[in-house]
Amino acid sequence: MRKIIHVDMDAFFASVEMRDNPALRNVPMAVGGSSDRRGVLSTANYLARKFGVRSAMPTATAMKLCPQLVLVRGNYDKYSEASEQVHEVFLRYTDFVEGLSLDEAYLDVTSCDLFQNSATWIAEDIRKKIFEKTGLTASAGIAPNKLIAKMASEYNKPNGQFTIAPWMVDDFMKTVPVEKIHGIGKVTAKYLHDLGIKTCLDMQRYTRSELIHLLRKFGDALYDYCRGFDEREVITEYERKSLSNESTFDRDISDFEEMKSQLITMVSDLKESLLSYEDREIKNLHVKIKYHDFKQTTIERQLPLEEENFLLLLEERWSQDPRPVRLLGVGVKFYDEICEEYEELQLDLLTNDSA
Ligand code: TTP
Ligand code: MG
Repeated sequence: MRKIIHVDMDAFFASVEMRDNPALRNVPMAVGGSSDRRGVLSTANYLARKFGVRSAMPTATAMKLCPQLVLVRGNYDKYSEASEQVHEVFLRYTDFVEGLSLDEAYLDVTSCDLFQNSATWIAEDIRKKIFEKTGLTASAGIAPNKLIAKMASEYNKPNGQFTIAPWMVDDFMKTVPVEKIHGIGKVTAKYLHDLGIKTCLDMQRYTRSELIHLLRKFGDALYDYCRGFDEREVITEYERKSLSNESTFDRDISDFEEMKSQLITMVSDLKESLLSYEDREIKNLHVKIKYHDFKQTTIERQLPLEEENFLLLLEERWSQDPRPVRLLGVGVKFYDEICEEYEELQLDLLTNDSA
Protein backbone atom coordinates (compact mmCIF):
# COMPACT_ATOMS: atom_id res chain seq x y z
CA MET A 1 0.00 0.00 0.00
CA ARG A 2 1.41 3.38 -1.00
CA LYS A 3 1.32 6.62 0.97
CA ILE A 4 0.61 9.53 -1.32
CA ILE A 5 0.34 13.21 -0.47
CA HIS A 6 -1.24 15.69 -2.87
CA VAL A 7 -0.23 19.26 -2.11
CA ASP A 8 -2.06 22.22 -3.63
CA MET A 9 -1.25 25.85 -2.85
CA ASP A 10 -4.14 28.03 -1.72
CA ALA A 11 -5.34 30.71 -4.17
CA PHE A 12 -1.80 30.53 -5.46
CA PHE A 13 -1.28 33.57 -7.73
CA ALA A 14 -3.50 35.71 -5.48
CA SER A 15 -1.67 34.61 -2.32
CA VAL A 16 1.68 35.61 -3.79
CA GLU A 17 0.29 39.08 -4.57
CA MET A 18 -1.23 39.39 -1.08
CA ARG A 19 2.03 38.34 0.52
CA ASP A 20 3.92 41.05 -1.37
CA ASN A 21 1.39 43.84 -0.92
CA PRO A 22 -0.36 44.13 2.48
CA ALA A 23 -2.96 46.50 0.95
CA LEU A 24 -4.39 43.51 -0.92
CA ARG A 25 -4.78 41.26 2.12
CA ASN A 26 -8.19 42.30 3.37
CA VAL A 27 -9.97 43.13 0.14
CA PRO A 28 -11.53 40.90 -2.48
CA MET A 29 -8.89 40.66 -5.20
CA ALA A 30 -8.11 38.67 -8.30
CA VAL A 31 -5.25 38.17 -10.70
CA GLY A 32 -6.09 38.62 -14.36
CA GLY A 33 -6.51 40.78 -17.42
CA SER A 34 -8.63 43.90 -17.32
CA SER A 35 -12.29 43.85 -18.35
CA ASP A 36 -11.92 46.43 -21.12
CA ARG A 37 -9.57 44.08 -22.94
CA ARG A 38 -11.81 41.08 -22.63
CA GLY A 39 -9.54 39.63 -19.96
CA VAL A 40 -10.19 36.56 -17.84
CA LEU A 41 -9.15 35.85 -14.26
CA SER A 42 -6.37 33.43 -13.40
CA THR A 43 -7.57 33.17 -9.83
CA ALA A 44 -9.19 35.09 -6.98
CA ASN A 45 -8.54 35.26 -3.25
CA TYR A 46 -10.98 33.57 -0.87
CA LEU A 47 -12.68 36.87 0.00
CA ALA A 48 -13.55 37.40 -3.67
CA ARG A 49 -14.75 33.79 -3.98
CA LYS A 50 -17.50 34.62 -1.47
CA PHE A 51 -18.99 36.80 -4.22
CA GLY A 52 -18.86 33.92 -6.70
CA VAL A 53 -15.67 35.10 -8.41
CA ARG A 54 -13.75 32.16 -9.89
CA SER A 55 -10.72 31.17 -11.98
CA ALA A 56 -11.17 31.44 -15.76
CA MET A 57 -14.14 33.81 -15.32
CA PRO A 58 -14.26 36.82 -17.68
CA THR A 59 -13.12 39.85 -15.71
CA ALA A 60 -16.24 41.74 -16.78
CA THR A 61 -18.48 39.08 -15.18
CA ALA A 62 -16.41 39.12 -12.00
CA MET A 63 -16.69 42.92 -11.74
CA LYS A 64 -20.48 42.62 -11.95
CA LEU A 65 -20.54 40.06 -9.15
CA CYS A 66 -18.13 42.04 -7.02
CA PRO A 67 -17.79 45.71 -8.09
CA GLN A 68 -15.16 46.43 -5.42
CA LEU A 69 -12.90 43.64 -6.73
CA VAL A 70 -9.27 44.75 -6.89
CA LEU A 71 -7.61 43.51 -10.02
CA VAL A 72 -3.90 42.75 -10.17
CA ARG A 73 -1.91 41.94 -13.25
CA GLY A 74 -0.09 38.62 -13.03
CA ASN A 75 3.61 38.35 -12.48
CA TYR A 76 4.50 34.92 -13.76
CA ASP A 77 8.16 35.09 -12.77
CA LYS A 78 7.18 35.52 -9.13
CA TYR A 79 4.81 32.53 -9.24
CA SER A 80 7.39 30.43 -10.93
CA GLU A 81 9.98 31.33 -8.30
CA ALA A 82 7.59 30.47 -5.47
CA SER A 83 6.79 27.22 -7.24
CA GLU A 84 10.47 26.30 -7.37
CA GLN A 85 10.87 27.02 -3.66
CA VAL A 86 7.91 24.79 -2.87
CA HIS A 87 9.40 22.06 -5.02
CA GLU A 88 12.66 22.30 -3.09
CA VAL A 89 10.72 21.69 0.11
CA PHE A 90 9.13 18.56 -1.38
CA LEU A 91 12.50 17.11 -2.28
CA ARG A 92 13.55 17.19 1.39
CA TYR A 93 11.02 14.43 2.02
CA THR A 94 11.15 12.25 -1.08
CA ASP A 95 12.59 12.00 -4.59
CA PHE A 96 9.23 10.83 -5.87
CA VAL A 97 7.62 14.16 -6.69
CA GLU A 98 5.30 14.66 -9.64
CA GLY A 99 4.53 18.30 -10.38
CA LEU A 100 1.11 18.73 -11.99
CA SER A 101 1.21 22.48 -12.41
CA LEU A 102 3.01 25.39 -10.77
CA ASP A 103 1.05 24.97 -7.55
CA GLU A 104 0.25 21.29 -7.33
CA ALA A 105 2.18 18.05 -6.87
CA TYR A 106 1.93 14.42 -5.84
CA LEU A 107 4.51 13.03 -3.45
CA ASP A 108 5.05 9.35 -2.77
CA VAL A 109 6.23 9.19 0.86
CA THR A 110 5.89 5.41 1.26
CA SER A 111 9.58 5.13 2.07
CA CYS A 112 10.06 8.41 3.90
CA ASP A 113 11.23 7.52 7.38
CA LEU A 114 10.57 10.91 9.00
CA PHE A 115 7.83 11.16 11.65
CA GLN A 116 7.70 7.39 12.08
CA ASN A 117 6.52 7.21 8.47
CA SER A 118 3.23 8.93 9.33
CA ALA A 119 2.13 10.56 6.05
CA THR A 120 -0.25 12.80 7.99
CA TRP A 121 2.55 14.22 10.09
CA ILE A 122 4.83 14.48 7.07
CA ALA A 123 2.15 16.52 5.30
CA GLU A 124 1.78 18.81 8.34
CA ASP A 125 5.51 19.38 8.30
CA ILE A 126 5.66 20.00 4.55
CA ARG A 127 2.95 22.67 4.85
CA LYS A 128 4.77 24.27 7.77
CA LYS A 129 8.07 24.34 5.87
CA ILE A 130 6.39 25.75 2.75
CA PHE A 131 5.01 28.58 4.86
CA GLU A 132 8.36 29.26 6.50
CA LYS A 133 10.12 29.35 3.17
CA THR A 134 7.60 31.22 1.02
CA GLY A 135 5.07 32.87 3.34
CA LEU A 136 2.32 31.00 1.46
CA THR A 137 -0.18 28.45 2.68
CA ALA A 138 -0.84 25.06 1.12
CA SER A 139 -3.45 22.35 1.59
CA ALA A 140 -2.81 18.62 1.43
CA GLY A 141 -4.61 15.36 0.89
CA ILE A 142 -3.16 12.15 2.28
CA ALA A 143 -4.32 8.78 0.92
CA PRO A 144 -3.24 5.36 -0.35
CA ASN A 145 -3.24 6.58 -3.96
CA LYS A 146 -3.15 9.62 -6.25
CA LEU A 147 -6.84 9.61 -7.09
CA ILE A 148 -8.00 9.91 -3.50
CA ALA A 149 -5.17 12.15 -2.33
CA LYS A 150 -6.20 14.73 -4.93
CA MET A 151 -9.81 14.67 -3.79
CA ALA A 152 -8.76 14.87 -0.14
CA SER A 153 -6.65 18.00 -0.58
CA GLU A 154 -9.81 19.98 -1.37
CA TYR A 155 -11.58 18.95 1.81
CA ASN A 156 -10.03 21.34 4.28
CA LYS A 157 -8.93 24.05 1.93
CA PRO A 158 -7.53 26.65 2.55
CA ASN A 159 -4.58 25.94 4.85
CA GLY A 160 -5.81 22.52 5.92
CA GLN A 161 -5.35 18.85 5.24
CA PHE A 162 -7.36 15.68 5.23
CA THR A 163 -6.30 12.06 5.52
CA ILE A 164 -8.21 9.17 4.02
CA ALA A 165 -6.78 6.02 5.54
CA PRO A 166 -7.08 2.72 3.64
CA TRP A 167 -9.95 1.55 5.85
CA MET A 168 -11.96 4.69 5.05
CA VAL A 169 -11.74 4.32 1.27
CA ASP A 170 -14.86 2.19 0.65
CA ASP A 171 -17.26 4.43 2.56
CA PHE A 172 -15.66 7.59 1.25
CA MET A 173 -15.89 6.61 -2.41
CA LYS A 174 -19.59 5.84 -2.27
CA THR A 175 -20.40 9.50 -1.64
CA VAL A 176 -18.06 10.99 -4.24
CA PRO A 177 -19.74 12.73 -7.22
CA VAL A 178 -18.32 11.31 -10.48
CA GLU A 179 -17.09 14.72 -11.65
CA LYS A 180 -14.62 14.75 -8.76
CA ILE A 181 -12.68 11.96 -10.45
CA HIS A 182 -9.58 13.38 -12.07
CA GLY A 183 -10.08 13.23 -15.83
CA ILE A 184 -13.86 13.56 -15.84
CA GLY A 185 -14.46 16.96 -17.40
CA LYS A 186 -17.72 18.76 -18.06
CA VAL A 187 -18.56 16.79 -21.20
CA THR A 188 -18.05 13.35 -19.70
CA ALA A 189 -19.82 14.41 -16.49
CA LYS A 190 -22.91 15.44 -18.46
CA TYR A 191 -22.82 12.19 -20.45
CA LEU A 192 -22.69 10.19 -17.21
CA HIS A 193 -25.35 12.29 -15.46
CA ASP A 194 -27.68 11.76 -18.41
CA LEU A 195 -27.25 8.02 -17.86
CA GLY A 196 -28.18 8.51 -14.20
CA ILE A 197 -24.60 8.00 -13.00
CA LYS A 198 -24.10 10.80 -10.47
CA THR A 199 -21.99 9.30 -7.71
CA CYS A 200 -19.27 6.71 -7.60
CA LEU A 201 -21.77 4.40 -5.94
CA ASP A 202 -24.00 4.72 -9.04
CA MET A 203 -21.01 3.84 -11.17
CA GLN A 204 -20.12 0.83 -9.04
CA ARG A 205 -23.36 -0.80 -10.23
CA TYR A 206 -21.92 -1.15 -13.75
CA THR A 207 -19.71 -4.05 -14.76
CA ARG A 208 -16.27 -3.46 -16.16
CA SER A 209 -17.38 -4.40 -19.65
CA GLU A 210 -20.40 -2.11 -19.48
CA LEU A 211 -18.18 0.81 -18.55
CA ILE A 212 -15.73 -0.07 -21.32
CA HIS A 213 -18.65 -0.15 -23.70
CA LEU A 214 -19.73 3.31 -22.56
CA LEU A 215 -16.34 4.97 -22.23
CA ARG A 216 -13.77 2.69 -23.88
CA LYS A 217 -10.36 2.47 -22.21
CA PHE A 218 -11.22 5.26 -19.77
CA GLY A 219 -14.22 3.14 -18.70
CA ASP A 220 -11.77 0.40 -17.80
CA ALA A 221 -9.88 2.82 -15.53
CA LEU A 222 -13.13 4.22 -14.12
CA TYR A 223 -14.26 0.77 -13.02
CA ASP A 224 -11.31 0.85 -10.63
CA TYR A 225 -11.38 4.56 -9.84
CA CYS A 226 -15.01 4.56 -8.69
CA ARG A 227 -13.99 1.96 -6.11
CA GLY A 228 -11.08 4.12 -4.99
CA PHE A 229 -8.60 1.77 -6.61
CA ASP A 230 -5.74 3.47 -8.43
CA GLU A 231 -2.37 1.92 -9.14
CA ARG A 232 -0.84 4.87 -10.99
CA GLU A 233 2.65 5.62 -9.82
CA VAL A 234 3.95 9.05 -8.99
CA ILE A 235 5.74 9.96 -12.19
CA THR A 236 8.81 12.04 -11.52
CA GLU A 237 10.02 14.79 -13.78
CA TYR A 238 12.41 12.25 -15.22
CA GLU A 239 9.63 10.12 -16.61
CA ARG A 240 7.71 12.84 -18.36
CA LYS A 241 5.54 12.73 -21.42
CA SER A 242 7.93 14.00 -24.02
CA LEU A 243 11.55 14.63 -24.63
CA SER A 244 12.97 17.20 -26.99
CA ASN A 245 16.10 18.97 -27.91
CA GLU A 246 16.28 22.35 -29.55
CA SER A 247 18.89 24.92 -30.41
CA THR A 248 18.88 28.56 -31.33
CA PHE A 249 21.54 29.41 -33.91
CA ASP A 250 24.05 32.24 -33.60
CA ARG A 251 22.74 33.53 -36.92
CA ASP A 252 19.64 32.68 -38.95
CA ILE A 253 20.10 29.77 -41.37
CA SER A 254 18.70 29.94 -44.90
CA ASP A 255 20.57 27.06 -46.47
CA PHE A 256 18.66 23.79 -46.28
CA GLU A 257 21.80 21.62 -46.33
CA GLU A 258 23.08 23.48 -43.27
CA MET A 259 19.75 23.00 -41.52
CA LYS A 260 19.94 19.29 -42.26
CA SER A 261 23.36 18.92 -40.78
CA GLN A 262 22.26 20.80 -37.62
CA LEU A 263 19.23 18.56 -37.38
CA ILE A 264 21.33 15.40 -37.69
CA THR A 265 23.45 16.45 -34.70
CA MET A 266 20.33 17.24 -32.69
CA VAL A 267 18.73 13.88 -33.52
CA SER A 268 21.85 12.07 -32.43
CA ASP A 269 21.80 13.93 -29.07
CA LEU A 270 18.12 13.17 -28.70
CA LYS A 271 18.71 9.46 -29.34
CA GLU A 272 21.38 9.46 -26.68
CA SER A 273 19.03 11.06 -24.13
CA LEU A 274 16.39 8.52 -25.07
CA LEU A 275 18.59 5.68 -23.85
CA SER A 276 17.36 6.49 -20.34
CA TYR A 277 13.77 6.02 -21.45
CA GLU A 278 14.05 2.59 -23.01
CA ASP A 279 10.89 1.30 -21.34
CA ARG A 280 8.72 4.08 -22.78
CA GLU A 281 6.89 3.57 -26.03
CA ILE A 282 7.32 6.44 -28.48
CA LYS A 283 4.08 7.80 -29.87
CA ASN A 284 5.32 10.28 -32.42
CA LEU A 285 8.19 12.40 -33.65
CA HIS A 286 8.15 16.14 -34.05
CA VAL A 287 10.19 18.89 -35.60
CA LYS A 288 9.86 22.51 -34.57
CA ILE A 289 10.94 25.46 -36.66
CA LYS A 290 11.18 29.02 -35.39
CA TYR A 291 11.69 31.61 -38.10
CA HIS A 292 13.78 34.78 -37.95
CA ASP A 293 10.59 36.75 -37.14
CA PHE A 294 9.88 34.41 -34.18
CA LYS A 295 6.90 32.77 -35.90
CA GLN A 296 7.03 29.08 -35.17
CA THR A 297 5.54 25.89 -36.45
CA THR A 298 5.63 22.26 -35.36
CA ILE A 299 5.00 19.16 -37.40
CA GLU A 300 4.45 15.80 -35.72
CA ARG A 301 3.78 12.36 -37.07
CA GLN A 302 3.77 8.73 -36.06
CA LEU A 303 7.02 7.44 -37.55
CA PRO A 304 9.86 5.19 -36.41
CA LEU A 305 12.71 6.87 -34.56
CA GLU A 306 15.04 7.32 -37.53
CA GLU A 307 17.16 10.27 -38.50
CA GLU A 308 15.70 10.24 -42.00
CA ASN A 309 12.17 10.65 -40.63
CA PHE A 310 13.10 13.83 -38.79
CA LEU A 311 14.72 15.08 -42.02
CA LEU A 312 11.56 14.23 -43.90
CA LEU A 313 9.44 16.26 -41.46
CA LEU A 314 11.83 19.18 -41.65
CA GLU A 315 11.85 19.15 -45.43
CA GLU A 316 8.10 18.86 -45.66
CA ARG A 317 7.40 21.78 -43.35
CA TRP A 318 10.25 24.09 -44.37
CA SER A 319 9.52 23.71 -48.08
CA GLN A 320 6.04 25.09 -47.39
CA ASP A 321 7.57 28.26 -45.97
CA PRO A 322 11.28 28.43 -46.89
CA ARG A 323 12.44 31.43 -44.86
CA PRO A 324 15.49 31.96 -42.63
CA VAL A 325 15.36 29.90 -39.47
CA ARG A 326 16.61 30.94 -36.02
CA LEU A 327 15.79 27.78 -34.07
CA LEU A 328 15.23 24.11 -34.76
CA GLY A 329 13.90 21.49 -32.39
CA VAL A 330 13.45 17.73 -32.57
CA GLY A 331 11.58 15.57 -30.12
CA VAL A 332 9.40 12.60 -29.32
CA LYS A 333 6.17 12.20 -27.42
CA PHE A 334 5.72 9.11 -25.30
CA TYR A 335 2.59 7.06 -25.40
CA ASP A 336 0.27 7.47 -22.44
CA GLU A 337 -2.54 5.03 -23.06
CA ILE A 338 -5.24 6.25 -20.76
CA CYS A 339 -4.73 9.94 -21.60
CA GLU A 340 -4.77 9.22 -25.31
CA GLU A 341 -7.96 7.25 -25.18
CA TYR A 342 -9.49 9.88 -22.99
CA GLU A 343 -8.69 12.70 -25.42
CA GLU A 344 -10.26 10.73 -28.26
CA LEU A 345 -13.30 10.04 -26.16
CA GLN A 346 -13.74 13.72 -25.23
CA LEU A 347 -13.61 14.59 -28.91
CA ASP A 348 -16.15 11.93 -29.80
CA LEU A 349 -18.53 13.03 -27.10
CA LEU A 350 -18.18 16.66 -28.15
CA THR A 351 -18.87 15.73 -31.76
CA ASN A 352 -21.87 13.68 -30.77
CA ASP A 353 -23.09 16.52 -28.58
CA SER A 354 -23.11 19.00 -31.38
CA ALA A 355 -24.61 16.52 -33.84
P1 TTP B 1 -5.70 26.19 -8.70
O1 TTP B 1 -4.92 25.35 -7.74
O2 TTP B 1 -6.78 25.56 -9.49
O3 TTP B 1 -6.36 27.40 -7.92
P2 TTP B 1 -5.79 28.28 -6.75
O4 TTP B 1 -4.47 27.80 -6.25
O5 TTP B 1 -5.80 29.71 -7.21
O6 TTP B 1 -6.91 28.14 -5.65
P3 TTP B 1 -7.21 26.88 -4.68
O7 TTP B 1 -6.99 27.39 -3.31
O8 TTP B 1 -8.63 26.55 -4.95
O9 TTP B 1 -6.26 25.80 -5.07
O10 TTP B 1 -4.71 26.87 -9.72
C1 TTP B 1 -3.41 27.31 -9.36
C2 TTP B 1 -3.03 28.57 -10.10
O11 TTP B 1 -3.09 28.35 -11.51
C3 TTP B 1 -3.96 29.72 -9.81
O12 TTP B 1 -3.57 30.46 -8.68
C4 TTP B 1 -3.88 30.52 -11.07
C5 TTP B 1 -3.58 29.52 -12.16
N1 TTP B 1 -4.81 29.22 -12.93
C6 TTP B 1 -5.07 29.96 -14.09
O13 TTP B 1 -4.25 30.80 -14.49
N2 TTP B 1 -6.23 29.71 -14.78
C7 TTP B 1 -7.17 28.79 -14.38
O14 TTP B 1 -8.21 28.60 -15.02
C8 TTP B 1 -6.89 28.03 -13.17
C9 TTP B 1 -7.88 27.01 -12.68
C10 TTP B 1 -5.71 28.30 -12.50
MG1 MG C 1 -4.21 25.77 -5.79
